[in-house]
Amino acid sequence: MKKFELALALTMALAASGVALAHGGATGIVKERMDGMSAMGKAVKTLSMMMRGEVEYDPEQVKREAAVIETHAGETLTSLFPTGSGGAPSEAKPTVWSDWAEFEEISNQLQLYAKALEQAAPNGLMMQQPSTVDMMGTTSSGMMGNNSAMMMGSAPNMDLDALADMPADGVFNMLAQTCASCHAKFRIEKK
Ligand code: HEC
Ligand SMILES: [Cu+2]
Repeated sequence: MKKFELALALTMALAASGVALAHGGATGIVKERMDGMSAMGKAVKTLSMMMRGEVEYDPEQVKREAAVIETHAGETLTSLFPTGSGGAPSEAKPTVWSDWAEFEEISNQLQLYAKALEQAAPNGLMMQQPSTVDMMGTTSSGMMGNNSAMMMGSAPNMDLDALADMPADGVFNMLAQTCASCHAKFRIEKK
């Protein structure tokens, strides 16, 4: 191999490994679930900017982003965690498999909230003015009070119809909290 060709081959090998290393070198089903999580991460980011009033509220886009989350949650999510698929480069904790029933339950809960958010999208935000959102966030009464109780897991389970009647940001907060609570128990914390 000529010097130039060797250099080229090396460069290409490096580029290829750079792509694979985007998920710590994950391949197969581990990469697949990371890609699904990343898609949900993108959707949550877009939604959260809208819920905070940083970009204009668009019910159609809220529906679309919620649908992305819905398709990646529930059984679709759990089916990407077969027994024995833990360990580096995966960031899944062994608790995924030791506490499988809870893992499944949270995944189904996420799907329910995503479905509810699709339906609640036309309800709009609880508070249209960004300045009053902050005030609501700190109050302990009313709708937000109920929501934070739900986030602690102490509120009775709401069904789809009840959730679909809520303001979109209320449902979104519960949805985002579901991501966080699953990660707290089932995902290795990033160093
Ligand atoms: C039922 C549990 C569960 C739920 C619900 C959940 N996640 Fe995850 N998430 C995990 C686990 C476990 C991992 C680690 C997967 C791995 O590395 O094998 C992960 C990893 C991730 C990652 C890192 C992906 C990567 O590239 O390595 C992102 C981003 C993420 N989740 C976002 C979200 C968002 C956003 C939501 C909510 C819309 C969510 N997750 C809901 C369990 C969950
Ligand atoms: Cu990854």
